Amino acid sequence: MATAIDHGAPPVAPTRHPGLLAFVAEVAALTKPDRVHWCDGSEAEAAALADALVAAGTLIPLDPAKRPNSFYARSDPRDVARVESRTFICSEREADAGPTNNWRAPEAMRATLTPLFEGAMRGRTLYVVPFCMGPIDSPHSVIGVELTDSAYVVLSMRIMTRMGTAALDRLGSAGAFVRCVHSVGAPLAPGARDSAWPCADEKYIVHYPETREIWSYGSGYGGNALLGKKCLALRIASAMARDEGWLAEHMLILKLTAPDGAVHYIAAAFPSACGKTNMAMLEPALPGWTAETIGDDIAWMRFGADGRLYAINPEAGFFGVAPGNGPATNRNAVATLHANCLFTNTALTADGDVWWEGLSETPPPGLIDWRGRRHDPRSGEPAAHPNARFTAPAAQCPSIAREWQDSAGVPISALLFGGRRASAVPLVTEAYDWAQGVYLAASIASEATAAAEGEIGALRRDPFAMLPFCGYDMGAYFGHWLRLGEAAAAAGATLPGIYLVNWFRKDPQGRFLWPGFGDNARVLKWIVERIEGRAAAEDTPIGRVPAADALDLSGLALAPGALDTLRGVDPRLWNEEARRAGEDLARFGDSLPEALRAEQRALEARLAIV
Ligand code: GTP
Ligand code: SPV
Ligand code: MN
Repeated sequence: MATAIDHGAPPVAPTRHPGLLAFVAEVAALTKPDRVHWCDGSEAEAAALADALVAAGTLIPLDPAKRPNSFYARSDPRDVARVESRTFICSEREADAGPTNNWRAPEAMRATLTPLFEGAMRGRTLYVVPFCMGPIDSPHSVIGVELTDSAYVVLSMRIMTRMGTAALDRLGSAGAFVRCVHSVGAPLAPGARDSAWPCADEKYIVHYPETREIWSYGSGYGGNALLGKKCLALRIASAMARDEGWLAEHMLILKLTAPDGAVHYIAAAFPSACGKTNMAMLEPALPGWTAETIGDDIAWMRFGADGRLYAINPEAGFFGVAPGNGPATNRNAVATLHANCLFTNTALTADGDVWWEGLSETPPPGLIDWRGRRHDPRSGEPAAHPNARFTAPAAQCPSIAREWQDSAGVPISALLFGGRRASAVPLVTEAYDWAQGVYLAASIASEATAAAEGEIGALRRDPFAMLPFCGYDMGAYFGHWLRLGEAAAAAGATLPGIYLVNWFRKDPQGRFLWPGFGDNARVLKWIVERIEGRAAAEDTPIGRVPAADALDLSGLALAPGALDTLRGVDPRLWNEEARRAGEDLARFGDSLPEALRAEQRALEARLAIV
């Protein structure tokens, strides 16, 4: 048995950072782990942790001949997604959390959490996980330290972030870091048998934006437990970005190269499970076009000295939705997963590999489903949970762009916003200007998915695809977007174009009108041609849509009338849309910027005259 984590002597801390040492000592005194282990991020450490998780029944090793160094986990069936109802923004003032976040006073929340964390790590190891969000050498990166009692979290953080010695070195002996504390909330009595997926019924995902702290209790799953991701890189980072004049967004970053060699970088925000990873790894259906991946979920952006908007991907891996990824939809994702991955809540094959709906047309025989039961294909139940996920190193992606870790980031030409909309919303709409683009982004809605608890399919407003991820009042967040654009324009910048997209339009029979995936490159082509001033558009009340012959549909057979529907803006539907968007924005009260009220009135006026 490897001993890299199993030492009897008291740990020697590999840092002299007084704030970090005090943080670890305080949390250890509160949570009372049996051991403290400082993670170095090495392969030996990861191998020892994986061995221990296999022995505990948390991980099942996959057949190394099929998927080397890869493991399968089944979560507790009550711990399969983010828990938005248990996610809190604890700012000093309630108004600073805004109407879309759950709020508690920091003092009151600390009083609730302290007894829960008291002794919570008994019988377990407290792992100290130093991590860097962003390239190690980027001035825009942020260091966090997660103290967790879950080895599964440590292995996941090692894939998703730059974790261990490199992060600690960058922190130095006095650097700032985001304090992150995580417990599965299942202390072990002496001699007690652990469960394969320890967690607690009571869950808390808590953020203190003013002190830049995260405390997470009771869940071992994804965005609830890998605290560098949604908790730090979006909720805490959005508050840092507000204070420091940048943007932390739920966006993929894509590099697109045209046949003439022109390069454009595009960032796109879609709600959870609405196509970011797929677009980030897109294989263009148009000959001569190339797409490469910079990031698939989060973008940190700031205007550079040259007036352009630069984006970095703060992550080092992909925590992607598995179902739906197959050779026909996302070959790059499938190839990324060939080794060194974790799979959670997919199905397990009889010969030691993973499977999910969409990986092949029919399930292989002898599948074990995500609950550990023999799968019956006639049952109509999926074998993989709809929110089953892979955790994969970004560097393994065949489409990863050579500049994906560029410390300065890549300059963005266009910002896309979208959601899952069966009706009303056209395939692509160009905003008339920055302020109207901010209005469109602020009023996007989407049909709910399995990525969070709640009723699947119900339409909800999800401004900027940030509804569950904005760490402060979203009305003020809209104002921040408006101000950054105004300041950049005043300094002479060419702002990125803003586009509303919708790959999910359906016909009355419920079939997708647009093929999506690689064919979305046709829309991207129109967008970059618009930016270069070469493609035709038509004005509508909501923005500019492609002129009738402006989309490159070569080699594509759309259903008769589909193009008209995809380009169409139905004034009757849009009057209703505008009314609902206006109602939603009214929730923000005084913090809703006047410019967005003006956009709302202007949209209603344009709709009234068609
Ligand atoms: P998160 O990781 O939760 O933030 O999700 P995501 O936005 O990265 O979504 P992802 O790319 O994983 O896609 C989620 C689902 O949408 C999968 O089932 C895809 O097959 C489906 N999907 C993605 N792109 C398209 C598209 O262009 N058209 C259609 N019809 N479905 C798509
Ligand atoms: C999302 O839900 O947007 C995800 C998965 O990317 S999680 O990390 O769980 O938030
Ligand atoms: Mn996401």
